[in-house]
Amino acid sequence: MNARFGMKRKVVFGVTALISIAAGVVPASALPGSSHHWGVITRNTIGSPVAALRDGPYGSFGVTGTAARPPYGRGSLGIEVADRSTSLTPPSEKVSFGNEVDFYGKPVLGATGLNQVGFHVFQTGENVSYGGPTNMPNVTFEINPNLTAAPATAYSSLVWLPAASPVTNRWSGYLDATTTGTWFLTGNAGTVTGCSLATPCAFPQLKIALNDGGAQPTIYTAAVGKGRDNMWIGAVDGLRINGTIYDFEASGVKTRRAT
Ligand SMILES: [Ca+2]
Ligand SMILES: [Ca+2]
Repeated sequence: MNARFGMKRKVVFGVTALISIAAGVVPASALPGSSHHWGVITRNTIGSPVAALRDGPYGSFGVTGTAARPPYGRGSLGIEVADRSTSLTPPSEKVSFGNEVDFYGKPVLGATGLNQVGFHVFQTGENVSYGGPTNMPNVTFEINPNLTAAPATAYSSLVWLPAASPVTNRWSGYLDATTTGTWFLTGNAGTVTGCSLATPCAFPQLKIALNDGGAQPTIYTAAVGKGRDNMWIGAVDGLRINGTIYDFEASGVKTRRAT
């Protein structure tokens, strides 16, 4: 019975999809592809945190509707990071789940640079209790800042710190990194641009600071990260970078064209 039912469903879906495509209802660009270049960036991960492509989370219990399920597909990137758990200073863990291939060499600025960035988050009340409402995962781009005033600085992490999630114990809507939260650069690039962890910048301000003439900043890697600060257990899905949405699924990272 089950096999028969499954076959019937499959056929029905196939016919529907074909009709939809023929009628132009489902644009080809909306059909998911995939990227095999995502995973834990070993250099940037400390301790034994979890960054796992998983089903769900669904919930929390009692929550219904779109906020009770991952925004894309049926899974997400589950993240678990502890605070006091290594012999290092600080002792907290850090995780970086990213891609060292697909963004390498691409520009930070200009029409083909970073113009759309953001994600959906599953934030919990517990995480807020561990580190406050802005205890959140980040988006990190390792870049060559190519600053005229600091020609020897060929590396910095460009980090988006989201504002507090507007909801807890359920999925958020899209958190837009170009209009909310703040950005900073690590190391000397932060000092030179004025966009440091101590004095982070809004996205437009950051772009102005990086646009200092001469060679343009370029990307090495892109990642979702957390740490090193507070314990955090939650999930991220629908990472958007420009025209592509990275749909984290237990079966892998699907790519969808943003509409
Ligand atoms: Ca997903
Ligand atoms: Ca420059």
